[in-house]
Amino acid sequence: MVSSMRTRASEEVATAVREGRPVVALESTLLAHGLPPGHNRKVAARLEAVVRERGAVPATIAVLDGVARIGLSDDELDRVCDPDAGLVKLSQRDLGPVLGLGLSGATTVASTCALAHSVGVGVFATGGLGGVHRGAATSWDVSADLGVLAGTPVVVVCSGVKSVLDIPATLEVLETYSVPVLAYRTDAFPAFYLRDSGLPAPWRVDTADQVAATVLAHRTEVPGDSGVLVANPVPSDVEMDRDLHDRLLREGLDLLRSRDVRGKDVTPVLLEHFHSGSGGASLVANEGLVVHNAEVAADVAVAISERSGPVRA
Ligand code: PSU
Ligand code: MN
Repeated sequence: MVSSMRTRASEEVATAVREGRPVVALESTLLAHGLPPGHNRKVAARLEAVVRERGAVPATIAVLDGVARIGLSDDELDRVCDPDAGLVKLSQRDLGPVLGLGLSGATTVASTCALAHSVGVGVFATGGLGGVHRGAATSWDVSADLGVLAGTPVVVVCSGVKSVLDIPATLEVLETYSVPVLAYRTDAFPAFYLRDSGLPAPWRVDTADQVAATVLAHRTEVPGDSGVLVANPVPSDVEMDRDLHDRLLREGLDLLRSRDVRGKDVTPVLLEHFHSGSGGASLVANEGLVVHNAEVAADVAVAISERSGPVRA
């Protein structure tokens, strides 16, 4: 486990990792930049609570004052969720500058995976993975989430990728990078707000133990350091209405063009458009799916540590 001046696991997380007990990493960009203020703090607390209820230790990750923190206190979570704290969105490539310059920011899937792995945490829950954006053939906008997953042996539990992305192209890149994609209790690859993207998932699994068996085989028998993607669909009772979703998506893509939104602002602007245009339906879906992902991730972390046995000091 790497522990340095600039990367610090909380006492609780460090002890759990040392003892081989289950830990689930959680990201902070979805709190700081994906959910509205006020709402985000409640979701942060709920995510940590469900992970504990399932027998794992939550480790929310953010960079605060030049230190990458793995496992946040209540005050630190308040800060991450406070819009006035002005935390920037940090992808993997932003970690060096923000750590070196003593700044603060919220971590995306890419940077959360990298930091989780650096302290020995191998399971991570989020909302949606970043992917290949529509029009990427000319904009070159492909999320760093894919490249980091290609080279970081972490299990990421998400609800597929947002339908605002080019989903077929994202699945192709995951194949190119040799990332196994397991759909959880479904045959379809999910699309964040919707349970079915219309594309089949490469593999289906039905239990957390099947995920654990796959992950351990992948890590021990298959050359390379790629992660594993577990695609867990949004619960049916909070899935968005497809017509509303399709209308908001069309409008959102027009909005990006008319305002010339680019780079790391694309995902937050689209999410905000969904939240304000759906009368709260997208928020209910977003919260429901991310909580469900935290539950499944906790079950997977428990199953992996049961199969691995206790760590001998
Ligand atoms: N999923 C959510 N809300 C979010 C994101 C994912 O439910 O805000 C964030 C994640 O942090 C993901 C990022 O890593 O969006 C992808 O951004 P980009 O496309 O700029 O790489
Ligand atoms: Mn991008």
